[in-house]
Amino acid sequence: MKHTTVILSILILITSCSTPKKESPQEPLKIWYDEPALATAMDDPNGWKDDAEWLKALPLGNGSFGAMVFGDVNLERIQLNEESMWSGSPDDNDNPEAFAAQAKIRELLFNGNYKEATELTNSTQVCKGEGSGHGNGAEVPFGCFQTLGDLWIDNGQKEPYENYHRELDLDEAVVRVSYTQNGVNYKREIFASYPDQVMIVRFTADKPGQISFNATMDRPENFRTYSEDGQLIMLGALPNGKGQDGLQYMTRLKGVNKSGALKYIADRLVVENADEVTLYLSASTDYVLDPPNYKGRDYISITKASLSKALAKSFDQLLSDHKQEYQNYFKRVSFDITPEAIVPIPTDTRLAKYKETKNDPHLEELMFQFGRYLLISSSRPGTLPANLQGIWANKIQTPWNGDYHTDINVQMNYWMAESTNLSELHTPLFNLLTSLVPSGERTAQVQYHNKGWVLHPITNVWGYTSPGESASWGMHTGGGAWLSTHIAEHYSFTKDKDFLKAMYPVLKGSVDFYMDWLVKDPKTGKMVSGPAVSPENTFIAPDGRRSQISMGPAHDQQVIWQLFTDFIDSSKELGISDSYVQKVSVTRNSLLGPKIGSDGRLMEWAEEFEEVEPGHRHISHLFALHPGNQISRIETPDLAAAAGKSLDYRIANGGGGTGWSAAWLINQYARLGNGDKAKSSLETVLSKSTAANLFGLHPPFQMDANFGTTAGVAEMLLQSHAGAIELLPALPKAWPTGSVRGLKARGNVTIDMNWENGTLLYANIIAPIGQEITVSYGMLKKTIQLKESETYKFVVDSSN
Ligand code: FUC
Repeated sequence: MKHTTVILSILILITSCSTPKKESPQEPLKIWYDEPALATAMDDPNGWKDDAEWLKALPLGNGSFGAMVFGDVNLERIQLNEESMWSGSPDDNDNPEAFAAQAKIRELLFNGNYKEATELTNSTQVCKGEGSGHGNGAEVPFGCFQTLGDLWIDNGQKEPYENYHRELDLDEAVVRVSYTQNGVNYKREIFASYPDQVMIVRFTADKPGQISFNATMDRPENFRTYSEDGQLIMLGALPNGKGQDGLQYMTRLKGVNKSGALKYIADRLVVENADEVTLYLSASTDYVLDPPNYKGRDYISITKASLSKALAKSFDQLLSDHKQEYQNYFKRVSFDITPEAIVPIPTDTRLAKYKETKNDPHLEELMFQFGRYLLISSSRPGTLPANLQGIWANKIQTPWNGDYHTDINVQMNYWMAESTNLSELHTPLFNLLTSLVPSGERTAQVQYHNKGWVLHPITNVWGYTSPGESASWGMHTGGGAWLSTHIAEHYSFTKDKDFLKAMYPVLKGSVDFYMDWLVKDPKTGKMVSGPAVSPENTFIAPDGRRSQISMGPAHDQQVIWQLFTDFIDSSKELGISDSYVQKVSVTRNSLLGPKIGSDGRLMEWAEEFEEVEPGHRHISHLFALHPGNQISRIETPDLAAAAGKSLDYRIANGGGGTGWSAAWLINQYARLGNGDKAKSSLETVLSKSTAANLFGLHPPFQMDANFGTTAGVAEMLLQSHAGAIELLPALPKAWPTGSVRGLKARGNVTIDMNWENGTLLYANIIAPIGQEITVSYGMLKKTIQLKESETYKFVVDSSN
C-alpha cells in the first residue's frame, strides 16, 4: 500500500453494538459446470499421473470421509475416501549407525570438505529399511493413503440428455446435479454430514416411477462386496507392508425408496421405477491415532450405528443439521473484491479465460473461499490432519504416498486455519504432533543420542519420524521445529492457555532436541545445525561438485530461532522462568543469524554458494519472513529487502513453478507489503497450477496450493505477526474496492474491513478479551484499548 503521500486522519469511534454486523456474500459461491465429469474414463493406474476427469469431479467431505462426485448422467461415479485408509504399519526405521559418524561429518563440513562429508552422510545418516519407498510406499511398511473405492450408480440408459447442470455450493457444502432425459427432469443432491457421519445421495424426478438403477461398490484391490440385512457392504484389509493384513475397513450402503421397488441382489442394490431414492453411506476403519498399535476402532459397529441413526431422520433434517454445522465454520468469513455482478459462466470456462486475462475478481474470491471449504471438509476436531491431497485420492499409490511432508507442505495446509477464522480445524495437526512424540524420542535417541523428539521431512499415520532414504532431502531435522511453531501460533491467535499448557511438553521436547543438536562453529563461535539440508535444494561446493549437506543452512537456523523464541514466550505466558528457559535464551542469542550475500540476497547457506537451480521451488531460507517473524519490513528492513531480492531472483529464474511454491510467494510478497507481486503470484497459481475443479496442481494434484493460496490472500488483507495489527498491508491495485468480514488477528481479534479506491474506509474490530492493541494502516498507527466483546470502529477519513 502506498499511503505515505496521503495525509489521513483517523477517527476511532466506539459503537454501541456488541457484535459486528455481518453481511452475507453478495454472490452465490458455486463451482459449477454444464457438462459432467466422465465416469466411464478409466483412472490411470499410475499414481503419479493425474486423471483429467477425476479433476473435474466435485469434492465433498466431513473431515474424515471424502467423496468426489462426477455427476455423470447414465453412470454416476462417486469416488470415496476415508482419512485413515492407509496401507503400511508402524515400523522402526531409525539407524543406530548414524551417531558414530556425526562428529566426523561435522568436522569435514567445517573444514570445507563437502565431497567426503556428503558421501559419509549418505552412507550413514539415512533411515534403515525402505523409508517411504521413494514416495511409492503402498507395499512397504511406510504405507500409502489410498482410495476407499467407488460407488457406481448405473441407470442403464443411453438416451441423450439436455439442460445439464452440476454444482458444488460452497455456502451449503452440497453437490447438485440436474438434467432432462426422455422428458423427465432429474435431480441429485449429495452431501457429507459431520453431525450424522454419513454421505447422503438423493435422487428425485418430476414424474413418478422414473428412477431405476443398479448401485455397486468396488475398489481397485482388496475388497469384497455383498449384501446383508438390507445393506450393501464393502470390506477388506490393506497390506501392512510386512506381508500381512494391516488396516481393516468397511463401507455400508443402504437405500430407501418412495414407491417402486428396492432390493439387494448379491453385490448390487437394485432400484426399479421409484419416485425418489435416498442412499445412505457410512465408512470407517479400525485405525486409531494412538501409538504404538494404532488399532482398535470398532468400525463395524460404528458404520452400523451411523446408518441407523441417519435413517431415523428425515432428509430435510439431515440436510439442515449438516448445513448448520458446516456454516458455523464457513460463514464466519466473507470476501468481496468487486461491485460487478457475476457473469454466469461455468467455472472451467472462467478458469480458461483467466489464464489469458488474469482478471476475474469473482474467481479470486471463489478460490479464496474454496480453500476454506476444503479445510472444513478435510479437517475437523478429532480427525486426522489434511494430507498432501487433503482427504481426496482416487488410487492405490498416491503421489508421495499422500503423506505428511513436514518441510513445507503440511504446515502450508494449516497457515490459513487461524487467519481465516477456522482455528478449531488446526487441532488435528496438534493431535498428530503429540502422537509423534514417542517415536520422535526414539529417533532422537537412536540416530543422535539426543534428548527430546525429532522428525524428518516425511511422516505418516504410523508414527514415522526417521530420516528419508536419501540424505539430499531426507536429512532435514528442522521439521519438528517448524511444526512446533504452530503451537505458539495457535496460542497467539486464540489465547487459549489450557491449550498452551497441554502442548508445552511437546514444545519443550522439540527444544530439548535442538539444544543437544546444535554445535559451535569453530570459526565463528556461532551455534549451528548440521549436518543439514536446505529443503531439497542443491548448491555447488567450492570444489565444483554438487551437494546438499552443510552446517548452519539458513532454514534450520531460522526455524530453530523461531522455536526457541516461541518457547521463551510461551514459558513467560505460563509463568515459567527457570534456568532452562534462560539457557535456551542464551543459545538462541548465539545462533548463526540471517546473512545478506554480496549480491544483496538473503543467503540460503552459511557460505555464499552458487545454487544449482536458481529458480528452485523451495524458498525455505525465507522462513524468517513467512511464516516466521524473525524478519519483518518494520523491525528488520534490510533483511526484508534482502528477502525481497531473493524472491525476485527466484521468480526471474523460473521460480514458483509448482502450485504450492507460487502459493508461498503470495504469502511472502504480502509480508513484504507488495500487494501487486502477491497478486501476480495468485495469478500464477490460478493460471498455471489449478485444475478444472479448482484443485491445486504440483502437478500432480496436491492440495497445499489451495490452502496456501487462501492463506496468502488473507495475508494480503491483514497481518499481525510483527506486533501491530496491520490493515490492508498488501492490497493490490487490482482490488481497489472491496470488503472482508471475519478475518482474525493475533489476540483473538476479529476484523471486518471496507475499502474504496484503494483506501480503507473503516475497520470493525472486536475481541472476546479486553486488551490493548496497536492498529496500523499505511504510515498510521494507533493504540486502542479494546473492551471485551465491544466493537471498535476504526475510520480513515481522507477528506482533510
Ligand atoms: C516436497 C516438495 C515436492 C513435493 C513433495 C510432496 O518434497 O519439494 O515438490 O511437493 O513435497
